[in-house]
Amino acid sequence: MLIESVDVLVSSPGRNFVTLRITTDDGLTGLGDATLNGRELAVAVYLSEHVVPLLVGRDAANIEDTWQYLYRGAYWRRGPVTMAAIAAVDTALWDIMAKAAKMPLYQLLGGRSRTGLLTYGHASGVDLPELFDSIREHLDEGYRAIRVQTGIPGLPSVYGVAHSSNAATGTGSGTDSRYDYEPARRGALPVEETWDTRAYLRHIPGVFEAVRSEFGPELTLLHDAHHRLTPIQAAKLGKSLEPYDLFWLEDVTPAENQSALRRVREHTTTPLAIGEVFNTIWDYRELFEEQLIDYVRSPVTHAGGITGLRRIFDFASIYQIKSGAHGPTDVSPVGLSAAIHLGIAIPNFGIQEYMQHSPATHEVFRTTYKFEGGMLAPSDAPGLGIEYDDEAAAGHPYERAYLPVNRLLDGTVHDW
Ligand code: GCO
Ligand code: MG
Repeated sequence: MLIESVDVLVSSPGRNFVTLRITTDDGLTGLGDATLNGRELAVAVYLSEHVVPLLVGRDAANIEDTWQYLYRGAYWRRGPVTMAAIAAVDTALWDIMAKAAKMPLYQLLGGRSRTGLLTYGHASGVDLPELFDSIREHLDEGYRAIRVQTGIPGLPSVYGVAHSSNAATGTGSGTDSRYDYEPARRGALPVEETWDTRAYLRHIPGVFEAVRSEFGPELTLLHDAHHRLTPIQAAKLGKSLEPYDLFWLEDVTPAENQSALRRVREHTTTPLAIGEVFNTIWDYRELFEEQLIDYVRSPVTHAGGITGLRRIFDFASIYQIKSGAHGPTDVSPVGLSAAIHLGIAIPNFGIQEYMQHSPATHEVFRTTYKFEGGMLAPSDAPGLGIEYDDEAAAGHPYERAYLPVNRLLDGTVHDW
């Protein structure tokens, strides 16, 4: 089964996506997600100029060899652009092989280890009443685990807090602002946000105290600090949140310095998750071997595909570390479906982030996975169970868009 043609598909149904479609000489097609938020065309060009010419004529069945060829063979290893490109090729090949076997992909990965994946959604509000409404809406939708982000007094806007303008811009469904389809408030030029860590640290414990007293002890709660703290600030936050029994505290310190988490770990028993901006198993080595984290945040899309992420999860499993894959709207339905198939199969599944894509996104990506009672489950359609509608995509051309830049109140550029 030889690879006959490869298409790099760039579209913007509600937000930008880069999708790879591989077609074999016996007419099977496979899809892979190569979306890198705010840097989409870098991956599209890496694919079309450097990767596609290497694929045509290769045996689609040799997935591992293709992965190694693209990873080791390039000499320039790792990095988000390279690994998103490799992820797309790898995912598309798994999709093809599962279709060739007439099986849902999870079956090729070892079959079901569970009936569905526990997910968490994003509740947010500029203040407590809005936050509570958002939590209630998520509970009504069936979510059993909820990430909580709020506005901070003194800061005009904060990452991860839904903006009611979404409904008006067409990035949302047009009628509600519950789901922040564009959590980063993208624009033609980067939006600049402001940040004050001390104000944040003063405010957040009170938010979780209020949420616990309103919603009780059972609800699974998570929080994302988006790489903004120093190790000692993160330690303080983790400690101050211990009474509220978080499922995890995410991305407390900048991702470049893995050993920062050693300091955090010394001070708190709040579980830690990191890795949405990591891209290889090497980024996790120290964290796993020293058991400095509890959950792996990498998605299929940014960590070298099913092959790359499965290797990471297996490595994690020997240290009782579980999966907690990134699942914002900038991971396309193709990437999400790959995560669902992998998550249903692995022994050390933890939780899956699920923000829900916009209706516009679903016009282009026809999905078959199911969301019920807060759980995601793959369908039994062969392969990933996703179809890409070229005609619908043509109505949504690429538009340049950036993630925000974060500044301290005195103007200093800060981590985002
Ligand atoms: C999350 C993330 C996202 C990212 C976004 C960047 O935990 O879901 O932090 O909101 O910021 O996906 O591309
Ligand atoms: Mg995050």
